[in-house]
Amino acid sequence: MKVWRNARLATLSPRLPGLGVIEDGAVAADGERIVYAGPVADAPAGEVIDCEGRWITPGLIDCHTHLVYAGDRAHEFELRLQGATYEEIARAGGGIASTVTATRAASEAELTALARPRLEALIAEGATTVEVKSGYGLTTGDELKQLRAARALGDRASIATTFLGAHALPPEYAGNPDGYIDLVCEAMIPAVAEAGLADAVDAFCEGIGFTPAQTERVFQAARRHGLAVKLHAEQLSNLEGAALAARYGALSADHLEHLDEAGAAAMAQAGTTAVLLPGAYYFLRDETAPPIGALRAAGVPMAVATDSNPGTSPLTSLLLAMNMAATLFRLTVDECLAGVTRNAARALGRQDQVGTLEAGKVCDLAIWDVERPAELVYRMGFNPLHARVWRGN
Ligand code: DI6
Ligand code: FE
Repeated sequence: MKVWRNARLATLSPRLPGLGVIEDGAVAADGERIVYAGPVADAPAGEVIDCEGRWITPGLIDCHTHLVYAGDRAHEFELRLQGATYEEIARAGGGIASTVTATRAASEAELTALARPRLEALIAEGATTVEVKSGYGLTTGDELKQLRAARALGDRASIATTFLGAHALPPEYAGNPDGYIDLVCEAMIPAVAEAGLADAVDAFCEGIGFTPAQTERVFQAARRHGLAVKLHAEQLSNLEGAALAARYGALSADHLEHLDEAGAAAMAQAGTTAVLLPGAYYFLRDETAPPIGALRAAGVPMAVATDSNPGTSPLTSLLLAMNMAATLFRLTVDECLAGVTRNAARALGRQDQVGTLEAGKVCDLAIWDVERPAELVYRMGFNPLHARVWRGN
């Protein structure tokens, strides 16, 4: 038994108000499970780790990333600064297509190696669970390769993998998106399910992605194979993707800049979590923020994630994502912290395992050198992590 004592806890327990604060707190773990999180007076005995008054939060959860890819898009960033648009770059063979070409050319081991420093950046700020999407392979073999490369990162953090075959139209299917969706539904999803390589299925429902009808076919195939769904919805326009996702009981709908009240109500009804991605909003200099007031009013749980990807959010900091969510979207400190812990766990369907400091959960902790939790959201580019505990170690 290990006991972290002399700590202040932000438990994020839903049974307590706000951050679920316990001022004179202790956490005890037997192996990888929390057996106690509460007032130090009632803590069990064991090997003591003195936290010297520091704050403990649940280990952070990044519930939306595209961490595994090859190639570099820094040059496109320079072109954009010189006035080129995202569309012009894409037409010249850059953009997402360039990442697909590079990812197809890379081996599984190379993809894992390329993703490691990105994952380590998240870990250095206390991340213990990270979701990773495919979607840069766009052939059955290359998508499986990307998912296996992601699973190989599981030696450093708990990894949730999401199959995102319906991310972009690969060049060999130009002019035939329905033919590509046939491939996604009839070959890729069965292969991914058979190999047990995905925890969920996602799609990019957008003018430059796939239509709601195509998205629905992907959801139906996922359902046939017993896979949960989530959706990139309402990022650039309102195609009512969030409501569609809610009809399929989606774990989450993500981005949501152009969500309307009916979409928020549908999400609330279905228990679908809203995943906010302020890094993409910032990097694309978007001007329409997600309707936070409508999400709050409807009672939709909100998560915050990095969307780490080479094209629209080259971000590997959940601390900065929280700062952006507060500054750009006006989330409160409590909402930001719930967004990278309890509600991020919900977005992955892992709320019974992680995301709060409660007996029975996995002992994933972030121990912080701060005087108050607001500092985790307030500072920019400063990392106050003292220690990270993953699965009790
Ligand atoms: N939405 C996005 O903004 C990114 N993917 C997605 O579904 C774009 C990814 C890229 O440009 O590489
Ligand atoms: Fe994304």
